[in-house]
Amino acid sequence: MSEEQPVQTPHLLADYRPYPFTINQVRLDFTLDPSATVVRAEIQMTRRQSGELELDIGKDVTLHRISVDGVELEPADVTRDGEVLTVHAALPDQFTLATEVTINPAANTAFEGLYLSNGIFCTQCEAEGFRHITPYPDRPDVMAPFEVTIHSALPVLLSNGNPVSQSDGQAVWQDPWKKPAYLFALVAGDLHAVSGEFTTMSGRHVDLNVWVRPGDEPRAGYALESLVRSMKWDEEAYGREYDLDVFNIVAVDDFNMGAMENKGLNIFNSKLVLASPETATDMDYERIEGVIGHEYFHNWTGNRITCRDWFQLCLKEGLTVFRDQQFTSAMRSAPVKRIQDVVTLRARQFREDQGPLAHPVRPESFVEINNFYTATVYEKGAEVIGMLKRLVGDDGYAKALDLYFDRHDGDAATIEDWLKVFEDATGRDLTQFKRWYSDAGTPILTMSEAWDAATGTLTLTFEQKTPPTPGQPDKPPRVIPIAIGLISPNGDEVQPTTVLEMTKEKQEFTFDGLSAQPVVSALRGFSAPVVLKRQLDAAGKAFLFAHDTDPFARWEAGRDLARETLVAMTGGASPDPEYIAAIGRVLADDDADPAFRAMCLRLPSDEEIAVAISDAGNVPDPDAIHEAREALGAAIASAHDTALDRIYRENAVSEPYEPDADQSGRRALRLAALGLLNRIDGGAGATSLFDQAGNMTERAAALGLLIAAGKADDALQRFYDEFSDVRLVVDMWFMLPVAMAPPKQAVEVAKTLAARADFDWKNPNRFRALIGGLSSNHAGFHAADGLGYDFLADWLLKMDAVNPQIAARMSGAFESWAQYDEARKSHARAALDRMLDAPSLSRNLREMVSRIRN
Ligand code: 0A1
Ligand code: ZN
Repeated sequence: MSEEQPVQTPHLLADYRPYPFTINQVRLDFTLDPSATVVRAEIQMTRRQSGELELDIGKDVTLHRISVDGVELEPADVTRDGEVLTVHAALPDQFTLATEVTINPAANTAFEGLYLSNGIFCTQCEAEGFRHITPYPDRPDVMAPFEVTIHSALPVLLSNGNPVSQSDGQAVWQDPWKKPAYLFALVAGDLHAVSGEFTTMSGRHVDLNVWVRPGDEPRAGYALESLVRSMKWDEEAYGREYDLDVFNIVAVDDFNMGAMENKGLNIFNSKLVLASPETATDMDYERIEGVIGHEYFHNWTGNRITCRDWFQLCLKEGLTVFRDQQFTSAMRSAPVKRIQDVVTLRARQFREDQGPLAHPVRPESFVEINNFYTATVYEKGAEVIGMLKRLVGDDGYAKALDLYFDRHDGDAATIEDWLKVFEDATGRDLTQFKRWYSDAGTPILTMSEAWDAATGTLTLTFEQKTPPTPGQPDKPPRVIPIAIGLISPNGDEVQPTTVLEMTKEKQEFTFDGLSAQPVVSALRGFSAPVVLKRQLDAAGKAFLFAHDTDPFARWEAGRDLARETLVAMTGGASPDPEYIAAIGRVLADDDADPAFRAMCLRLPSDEEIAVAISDAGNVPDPDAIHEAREALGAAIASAHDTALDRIYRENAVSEPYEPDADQSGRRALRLAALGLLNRIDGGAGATSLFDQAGNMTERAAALGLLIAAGKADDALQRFYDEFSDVRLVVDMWFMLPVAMAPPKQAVEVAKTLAARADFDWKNPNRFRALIGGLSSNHAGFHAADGLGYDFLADWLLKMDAVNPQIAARMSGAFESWAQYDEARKSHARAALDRMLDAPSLSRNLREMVSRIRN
């Protein structure tokens, strides 16, 4: 690495200062033009305290005019330094600041600010995109009502709030609710709406529109239905009602993230809006419903109550993820949703929390805020709220939330405000609980059991330890809610779920009056985001896998068995017969929910096995892991081929396609069975499913299995020919061959696909499909020759010059590099150093790679 790296100055939570001015009103006027859009702003300000007038301004904004109360400022009165514009002129206590700038949406490949996607003007302002539109205090604690005028010949012109007037070539929008600039949005283009309506609990009539490109209307209906369900659910579950006359959702093809909660005008990645049975999978439908809900729920948790500064991001994101998880649980199967969430939490957040990128749920320092839209802020942020709810109970939670909405409506709030409403509503002291927000790292919770047969007493001893994380060497104990149940040897539950509150580093809990030694079902419902370590042999786990009344804990027991046998198999062991037999019982248990059984049949990912091996202090070998996983799949299939075949046949859905929990559960079970059989039938089942399937869920699954079996040439061509004009399906076509390739071929396949003319890499979805496909192929990406690392580094550098957010985000694939062998590590180190040495790396990618490299 070269000596002189540019210094990256971090922003610190401790440096927070209020903005010296209040903004009473903002008027924006846009004259849209692809390469020279003119933006005029009038900002009415009142001084609150002493301090200079500073505005944020992107380097890509050309300033033409700036005046105070109609008087043009002298050049000497204004300085522009980096991204800050400072007004030095003497200012009255109340004044109107007016500016005129031009910006170039067509040249905006970073998709931050105002940009063009397929001829549609659209915006993305969170976190700091508004400064690329007009000079403004671009920080969430500055909130104001906005009025927006748009001049353009395009047919549909949208902004936040309610429409005021719409005439040829001009539209005016007024948002009565004060909001921070990051919630500003504007859309203009040739769009068609799929429309509906909703009457709120107090009788407000709301027009609902999902805007899509002409021709996409038939695929927008599910998004609209999901919106109606979300609006209803938030009224029923939280008493929260919508507060404008219209709610617009727009789907765009170029979008850096999933979707954005702009007030009254949500902008979505088209992947999270467009769906038809022929083009989208059950998983896509479920995500659409969840994300439509998520963005809608932000209207209260994010918009009406926003964050004081970006360090408080989890205030809106953790809470809104928690709410969208509750929503999905209510619409579908709650236990299955919980299992899915824990699988993702472990795959993404635990990995983050245990590696070089670990940071607290509320970080105290960042260089680039866009690098902190993380699994920790979002998913662990949601887990922390789940724990709070468990500790204060459902009633306490409901009271606290009512108080939160009452007390903080219209505020830019902090985590301190959030915890205070819980303290005030429930009388509980949350000082220790706050560590969940301030301390990074995943606690390791060790449980040991002592049984006293003479007195019928079981003593559970827990010990908690959180390993050091960057910048935080010591971790005091946290409060951990541990949900426990006890099962007697005959399978009866002798102790229903009870929540133990652990507050010390080491703590004992006793249960007495027991007639026989029970089996402990621990951490039910995954009651805290910790790693639980306990001594329980395979027979004990198999017992819980068969008898636990808590579905999460039951699934978890099976998962533990699978992981343990896989780890042993990488060291040369044969598959554990206990596990194979336990899977047989799942296959026979036709009374259980099909979606739950499908979860039980899925093997842990290669990555999860690698983590388990590293946790045990060993060095994971990606190739051995991949082989072990294949071998275990084959062993299950050989042992249970008849049962798998029966499940596959009996769970075929003959009714017309519905993306609901019932049908998607049956398809999931059927496909899980086929996935196992695929290891022994040479792709025969997948071939016939691919030919017959009438929906994308089964077609895509069959295609993936054919790729894994090395039999996909013909199917891939047919798939492409059939869907070449459906972008989102073509993304899938780019992803599957890389993600599912036998590891030795993955990098080659990725290279071949990346060389195609239709690898439209500047489109974030297309880039993520191919590059993310490779990083999800564990042994393929971590190829021993380092070519996976080189390929990724090449593409990150190329993307970084165009779209730093996407490059930075995808660099996370390197985060676990240090757990592998010396040869792999030196290849990874070289790739990381090569990026750090690149002459004009973005702030985003530089921050990520330096943290990962350390
Ligand atoms: N608030 C959005 C996420 C989001 C964040 C940043 C974006 O651009 C950089 C876009 C969206 C959400 O939680 O859905
Ligand atoms: Zn969100």
